[in-house]
Amino acid sequence: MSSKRTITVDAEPYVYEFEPDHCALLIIDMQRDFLEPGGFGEMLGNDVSQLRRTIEPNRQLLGAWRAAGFKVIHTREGHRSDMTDLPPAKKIRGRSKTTIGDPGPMGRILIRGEAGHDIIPELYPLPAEPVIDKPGKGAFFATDLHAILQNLGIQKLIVSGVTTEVCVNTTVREANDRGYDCLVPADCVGSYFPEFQEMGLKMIKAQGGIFGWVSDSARILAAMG
Ligand code: TIU
Repeated sequence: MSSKRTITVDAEPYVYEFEPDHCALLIIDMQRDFLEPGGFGEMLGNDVSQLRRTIEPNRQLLGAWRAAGFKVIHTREGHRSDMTDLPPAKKIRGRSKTTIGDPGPMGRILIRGEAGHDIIPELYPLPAEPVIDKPGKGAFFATDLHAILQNLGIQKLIVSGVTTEVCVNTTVREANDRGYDCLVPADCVGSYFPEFQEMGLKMIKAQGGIFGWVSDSARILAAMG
């Protein structure tokens, strides 16, 4: 389906407008390692239940987005099995006994191809939806995301996923510097820390939308009609 109509979403700091042909839903790192008990997120000492509330709003937004025929892109944070793309600093950060590449309850932690690295079943990508495997927090660093977006004619991104202040914020900042307009639905992003959730969203929309816009899934769904 192709559409030249403009969709106007109620948002902060002001309305967010997009043409469906030039806007993609970018779902960040909804991986088992971050959302399920026993994964990397929990290993870092985090309460994964804080992230699980984002699953249902993401599922609804993704369903509507797919039904409308709009473009969807997924990302996963992780590394090659030989770990040649893993910075030594990232490997040892945290001084944990178990780190990236070590055996965990869902396979080797944050290694591509392992069960824990994959996307949760509720939001599993369709074959036609690109999956960006990224070694860093931002989805643009050392990936072909920018090239893919340029090839698809995408100028605007609805950015959802986890975590709000880490991979979502880093990606929004990277996208903003590359000229993309980003909208973040607050209920579709999650943080292990409530105060970072609040501030992570405030940082995006402050100063006239210095990095982008903030709304929620209900307002986006309402705008899509
Ligand atoms: N640790 C944490 O909060 N997040 C990450 O390491 N990755 C993402 O945010 N995806």
